[in-house]
Amino acid sequence: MSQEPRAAITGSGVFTPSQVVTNDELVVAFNAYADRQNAEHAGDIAAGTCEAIAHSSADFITSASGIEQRFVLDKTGVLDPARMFPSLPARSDDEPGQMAEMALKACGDALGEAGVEPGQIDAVICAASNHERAYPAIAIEIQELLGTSGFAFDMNVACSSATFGIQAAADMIRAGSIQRAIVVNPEICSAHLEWRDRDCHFIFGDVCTAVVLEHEALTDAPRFTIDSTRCATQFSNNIRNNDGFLRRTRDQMEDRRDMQFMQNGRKVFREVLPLVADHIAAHMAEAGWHADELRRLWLHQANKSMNDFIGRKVLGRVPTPQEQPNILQDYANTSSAGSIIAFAQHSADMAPGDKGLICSFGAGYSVGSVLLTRM
Ligand code: CO8
Repeated sequence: MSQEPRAAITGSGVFTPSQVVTNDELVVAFNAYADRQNAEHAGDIAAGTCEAIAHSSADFITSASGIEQRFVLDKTGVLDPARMFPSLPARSDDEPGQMAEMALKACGDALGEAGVEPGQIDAVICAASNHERAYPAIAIEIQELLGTSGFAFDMNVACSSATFGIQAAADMIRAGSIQRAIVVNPEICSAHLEWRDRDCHFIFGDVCTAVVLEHEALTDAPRFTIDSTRCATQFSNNIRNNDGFLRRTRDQMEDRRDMQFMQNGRKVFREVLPLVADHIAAHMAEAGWHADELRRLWLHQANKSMNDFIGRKVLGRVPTPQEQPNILQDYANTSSAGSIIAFAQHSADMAPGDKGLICSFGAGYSVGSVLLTRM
């Protein structure tokens, strides 16, 4: 859809946790956990009533996903074979929450790049694939800590939270209800990943990203004009997490696998790829954009083969690493933040008139795309 008057992204920021877990470290911890479990259940395994846990492998992880390491808020808990879960102690209600704390650095950098004071921001949208509490909204805590004006709210569209958040903010700017917004994506994936499941223990990492959006008439500074946005959803159980307040009844408090991230990765791969390729093609056709005009693709960072496939489909040829930068080798999948990390780290070289596309996809299923022109 053509979008006049237009909003523009004028700043972006990334908070990267200080702790890194390499594939080798991850696999050593997982295999130690598997050996402990197998020893503990040796009788049942021998009797055939329980299956032995197979070892993980760093080579498999790199070749299946392209991931080489991930950043996490707490590596000790994740790598402890007796724990296999981050140790993030509960904070008192008077302390900043984990998500709000991560958000401050990312938002500070985005505001600094935009040259905007916190008090000039009319709305904070905290868009992420999980929130550390039900209420008050994390976004309102961020509003308080930053000192922004107006209002704030949380939203969750899993891996597409950031692009859906950008569409929501851009629409409000176009409609005139606000002039400036921050969309912030604190993703603590480590706390809803099942580190004891070999099929997925390598997939996710922690990070926080933020972008500042402004009404285009308010700035002459270098910016990325949002030419058009497009969001789509289609229900699927293939990526699911059943944790939620209705499930936490007393009789259901046991260690349940479905209370963490679960996926049928193969099906996701097969079903999401055509969905995303068609979505981008339709969006670009609607906006009158041609593949040969696209200078950059900032894609969701879930899997290298997936990105290579989408890049080839969109451009009609193999994109160069400059045209389709990947960051998942360093960050792993950071849910909604992945495409925004790629944007934040690989956009400074673009010249006025250059066109680029942010695209996210994931649970729901959900797909979001944002067409940008450097001004
Ligand atoms: N080490 C060694 N071998 C392994 C391992 C391992 N760690 N894991 C699996 N294997 C084995 C399997 O058992 C299998 O063996 P066999 O052939 O004997 O059965 C073999 O390797 C192949 O396994 P797969 O078929 O599972 O392997 P794939 O090639 O399909 O790769 C992937 C697995 C990487 C998961 C791939 O399927 C993939 O990337 N799929 C798409 C995933 C995706 O994009 N998901 C989106 C999720 S993100 C999202 O929506 C956000 C949700 C909210 C955030 C959650 C935060 C926690």
